[in-house]
Amino acid sequence: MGQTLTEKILDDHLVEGELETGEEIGIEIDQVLTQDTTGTMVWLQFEAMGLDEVQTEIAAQYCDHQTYQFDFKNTDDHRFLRSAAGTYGAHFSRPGNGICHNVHRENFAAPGKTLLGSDSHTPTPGGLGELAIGAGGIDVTVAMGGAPYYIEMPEIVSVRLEGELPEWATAKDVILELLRRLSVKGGVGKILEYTGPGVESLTAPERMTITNMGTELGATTSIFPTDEQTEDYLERVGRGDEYVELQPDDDADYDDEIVVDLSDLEPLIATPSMPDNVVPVSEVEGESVEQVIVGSCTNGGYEDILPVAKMLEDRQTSLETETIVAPGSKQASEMLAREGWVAEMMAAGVNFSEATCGACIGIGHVPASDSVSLRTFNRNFEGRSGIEDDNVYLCSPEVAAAAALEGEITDPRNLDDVEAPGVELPDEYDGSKTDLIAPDEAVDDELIKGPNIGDVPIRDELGTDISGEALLKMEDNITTDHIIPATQDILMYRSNVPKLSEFTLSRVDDTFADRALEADGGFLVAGENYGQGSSREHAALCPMYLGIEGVLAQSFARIHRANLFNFGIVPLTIDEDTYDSIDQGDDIEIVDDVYEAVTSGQEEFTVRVNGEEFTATLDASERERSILAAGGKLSWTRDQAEDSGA
Ligand code: MIC
Ligand code: SF4
Repeated sequence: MGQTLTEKILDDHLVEGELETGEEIGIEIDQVLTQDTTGTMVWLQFEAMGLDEVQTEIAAQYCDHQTYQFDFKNTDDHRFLRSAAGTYGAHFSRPGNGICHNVHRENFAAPGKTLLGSDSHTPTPGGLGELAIGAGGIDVTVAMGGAPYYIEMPEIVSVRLEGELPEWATAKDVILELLRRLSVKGGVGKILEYTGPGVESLTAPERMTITNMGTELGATTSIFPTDEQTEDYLERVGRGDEYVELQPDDDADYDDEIVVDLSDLEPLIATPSMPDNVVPVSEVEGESVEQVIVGSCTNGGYEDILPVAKMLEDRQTSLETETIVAPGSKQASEMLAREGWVAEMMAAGVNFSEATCGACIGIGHVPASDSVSLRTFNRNFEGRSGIEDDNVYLCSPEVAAAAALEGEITDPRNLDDVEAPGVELPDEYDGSKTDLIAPDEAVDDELIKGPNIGDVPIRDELGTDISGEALLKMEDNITTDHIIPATQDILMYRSNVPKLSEFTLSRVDDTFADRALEADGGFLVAGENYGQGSSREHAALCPMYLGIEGVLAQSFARIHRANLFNFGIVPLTIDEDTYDSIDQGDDIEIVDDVYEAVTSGQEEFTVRVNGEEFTATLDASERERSILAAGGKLSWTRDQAEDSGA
């Protein structure tokens, strides 16, 4: 039997295990990336583990999420990150140089390589044939120290593309269509491998829009084969020599197949407040729009902004709508500026912004209360824009430009006298590289920590008895934005866990942190897909700091589940009846000797809720169990180093 493309790359990097679905495998990591809001913990953990040098081929530290400096905290974080990159041997991308995924794809992403990143949209370079996975910060730390990355072998699903996109339908509509069909849970435990005759019509940047937003399906990653389009892109970014042809075997065996006929697609839009609430744009046409933002790691490339510039050229954006363009990288801004497009957009009424994540996580450009904001981003979780009563829609740059012109949601096919701009790549991506500092040009050679940078909290070894109150009962699809929001007032404490913990789950219940501290232990209870969304390990680290010992959920999102193990919180799966039987405030007790049960491989645990007994499951590998028993990955890694006499 032939191999899928995913299996070929995994095989090339396999250091432990077999490529059998559900088996734990260890793979070698070639490249790592981290960014400013997850990176401080990454380096503090690197230091705490006693590591002294980056071991991967490429390690890159980006400063992209929070580039506005409101006071010293964020500036201190960036200075610390520059010093860590210099001290340990990573590339450093300065604040303002652009979003990690955009800058990484321009400079480092390469076919056939593996990439691990402490950001959930790390799969972006899957569009170039790189096997790229998002993970919690400490997993990235360990990989950067040279250890393999372990995951359960996912199912491999073929997404077969047929036909070609019609005018005004875009790559964004391909992924919105998949979200419409499969939902935000549809990709959990899966790698989506794109196949079929429709692939060749998509340029590499279009493919990267699709692989980027595969994260919203919950997929482990998404990947395209490589071909002339890949080679063409690599040549245009000046790295043609890194091209390798990668295709699945003709008789490759997939676990499942989904067929998308590109020629059937039309402009789509995700309505508030989940990326899978997708409908045709025509269904919501006419809704007035107060804000339009073009940018983000999904649609912030030169090729995403050029169509907007062309649609707005010599026209005037609606006076009722504020239109913001924030490119994904400084390189894209620089190129658009040199070609005169920035001036064209400004003349049309665009507020041209710096290359940053910013508005995507509620930092800057917060919409007006209860207004409609249309964005080319990938997430529209309630409150993520910075206000609770937001109404954020997600769409392609073309649909965003149509709304900017008309002041209301508009199917671009109904625009008078505006031609479909199509997709156009520049001859050469030729922005200057002054903001990317290579390890051999490093500015610092020792760590610089400001007063906002605290220590990494460590949990003790797992206990034998775990009991406490069900401190909070939550519904399905709780996001990490609910657990630890990313808005400015909260994000600035990412390097200061005691302070940050005060905000834990405050979006669900603002008394939670106080109650948890007072209770000194206890449980969280949740429905399906708990912890979906970002990779932020703070969503496990802060509950740990507050004393949470276990989470009972109907199912967990992949990265958050790993983060719970990494910070010594026991993640138990419960069925719907058990979920229904638990009320907030109930007393919960794990009847088993927890340490013994976890380390001996026991799967079924008895949980007593107000005297009644239920079964909960711990589905975990031996490695995950030993990490949990040690109280988390930091202690576990140190113990391992001691045992091996290092
Ligand atoms: C996000 O899109 O939610 C983020 C902010 O990029 C996060 C990372 C973080 O929390 O810093 C992600 O996607 O992992
Ligand atoms: Fe940044 Fe938004 Fe992309 Fe996250 S999803 S990396 S916040 S642009």
